[in-house]
Amino acid sequence: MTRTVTATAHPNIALVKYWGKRDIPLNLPAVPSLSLTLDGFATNTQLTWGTVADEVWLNDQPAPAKFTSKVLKFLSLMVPDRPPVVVRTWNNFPTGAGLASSASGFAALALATASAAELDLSMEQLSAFARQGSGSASRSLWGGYVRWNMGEQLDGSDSHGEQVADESHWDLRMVVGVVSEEKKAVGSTEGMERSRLTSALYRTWVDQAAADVVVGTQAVLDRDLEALGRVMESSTFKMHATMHTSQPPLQYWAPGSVACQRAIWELRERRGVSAWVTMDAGPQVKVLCKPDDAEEVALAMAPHTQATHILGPGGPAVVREG
Ligand code: 2P0
Repeated sequence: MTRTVTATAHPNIALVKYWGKRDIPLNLPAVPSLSLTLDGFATNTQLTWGTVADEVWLNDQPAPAKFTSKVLKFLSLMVPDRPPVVVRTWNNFPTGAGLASSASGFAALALATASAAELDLSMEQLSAFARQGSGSASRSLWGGYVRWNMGEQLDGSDSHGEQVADESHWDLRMVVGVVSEEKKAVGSTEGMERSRLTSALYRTWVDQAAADVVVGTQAVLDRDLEALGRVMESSTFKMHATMHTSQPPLQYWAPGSVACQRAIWELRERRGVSAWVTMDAGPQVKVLCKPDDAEEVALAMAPHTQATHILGPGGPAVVREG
């Protein structure tokens, strides 16, 4: 008997960043982080449990070997005596280009697996599994504003997401400027390790992260966009400073990324728009602002981007039969 379930999860964008691991196999972070789950973008993952052979599909194509092996390894981690499965996953946004497809992907896969295998797990336990697929996936099980606590246990059981406020708490927009859809040249794990081992700024980055998460969490609770924007830009550029000062340097930005950053700062300084820049391990520029300012922000980035997307706070990961 086969059983088919489908899970949907949204990506999240970190407001205070995760960059650095204290344990690579378990994906335990060196810093806590805080994120916003986004609506609009989503991963849908259909899992058929109890087939004759393993198969993994991505966007209606057989998945690349590395992607397939990560997915199957994750399934065996969650259910060591699992039967063969067929996994079909679709992203309605670019995969592996700094738009958090691994966050929504592993959150959806963890939820689908728990449901198909009828595992009785709390959200926190599910998040700790998702974390082992991809660190940022630990935050995508919840909607709205989510903190990933570092935890202290050696087995990582207390390193999971925790909702700070749900998606209805504060209606903000994250305007995504897609500068390039090329896949990232250096993956996150390799990049984080390079920063940890070679950047003179890495220690300072780690030392300041917990305080940034405290400030960011309070700004979310107070609905204080200026306070949140300031700490988000600070966290973003401290993280990129550890990348730029790694050896060899890690540079995820493209010329269009810098043009977008400047356009947003000009909007803020000249026109008083409360718009704040963040970037991750890729060239896309994401801007946090009020709903009423989102069109103006998208227009400011348009000359330097292939596309812009205006996204609001998204809901939790969900699962359904079939
Ligand atoms: C974040 N990033 O907090 C940070 C900011 C990129 C820059 O989480 O190695 O795919 O699987 O734990 O979660 C991207 O890294 O990394 C990421 P792994 P992940 O969103």
